[in-house]
Amino acid sequence: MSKKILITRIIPQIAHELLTQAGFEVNVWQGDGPMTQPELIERARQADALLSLGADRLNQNFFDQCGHLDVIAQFAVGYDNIDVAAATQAGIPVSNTPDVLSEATADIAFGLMIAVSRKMFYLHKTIEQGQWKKFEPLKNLGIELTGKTLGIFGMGRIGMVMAQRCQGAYKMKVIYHNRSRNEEAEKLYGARYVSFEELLKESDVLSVHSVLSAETRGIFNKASFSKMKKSSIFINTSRGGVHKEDDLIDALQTKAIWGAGLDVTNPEPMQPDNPLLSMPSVAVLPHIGSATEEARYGMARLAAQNIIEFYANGKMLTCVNPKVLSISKEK
Ligand code: 8YV
Repeated sequence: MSKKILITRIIPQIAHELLTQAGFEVNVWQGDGPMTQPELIERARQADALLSLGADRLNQNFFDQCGHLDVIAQFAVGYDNIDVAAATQAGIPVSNTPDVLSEATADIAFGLMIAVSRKMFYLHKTIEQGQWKKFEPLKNLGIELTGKTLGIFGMGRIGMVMAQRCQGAYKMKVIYHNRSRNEEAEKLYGARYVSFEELLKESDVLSVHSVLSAETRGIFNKASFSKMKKSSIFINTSRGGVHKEDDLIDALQTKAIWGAGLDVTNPEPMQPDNPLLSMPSVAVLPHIGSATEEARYGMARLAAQNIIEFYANGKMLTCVNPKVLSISKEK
């Protein structure tokens, strides 16, 4: 009997095509939002494998009830929605979709940096509001980026593309803080490894590209913002949980930092009355880092390939808990 794959949202068709061509029975949730957890559990109990999205809460409760699953392929590079320890305990390998979205996500970080530095989103709104009356020699002034210091928090694949963009366009000096040294970034971009404290103190632009974990949750808070330069710009395109949004609002209102660009907020979605939306040197986007035709196609393809590889030869292209793959599981 063919294996049943549940895809938890409508994603690019390529995933469905590859999986059906490989002989699987594919069921795609047709709702225009994520399933509630009881719905997800009920449907996952009838499936052998899951192609999940970031909004699905795959926590201990989920694994207590769906420990029968053979494999989970996540349609995202981040997998903080999945309790990987519980999946591992249940013997379920989990994969994500790195690389295919690095260029797209770094473009958003790079674009937000420029937009903030010249107050673009805010000034666009002033025109809509009929406030462009005359030339103002001393108004609407931004700051330039050439030769400034870029601080990367989380020098992984996306952080490296951001470093490359900033160095190529603005000859920015690159410093970074990471769980471990990234020798490739040091060699390619002359990136200098610094402590978290130094990163806060020295960055003109501080761009977050880390995972959301127990160590990084809320790490950008009142204490951290107060150590940053008053002229600095904070960019976050990873997960909103890495910053404390009230502390960020306060840091901008008290001018502890100069500006902020966010593609991820805390919570998501951001409410329309959020004070960040009316600040001149702030730019906010609705979590669109990977939202290009190319990246979303690549994510769908890679997620499907992970499931196909798993059933064909017990391997996955991008498994996040590979030790599970070496342990055969009696289902
Ligand atoms: C996704 C993302 O859009 O890859 C990630 O980690 O945040 C985004 O690319 C989202 O998580 C959908 O699953």
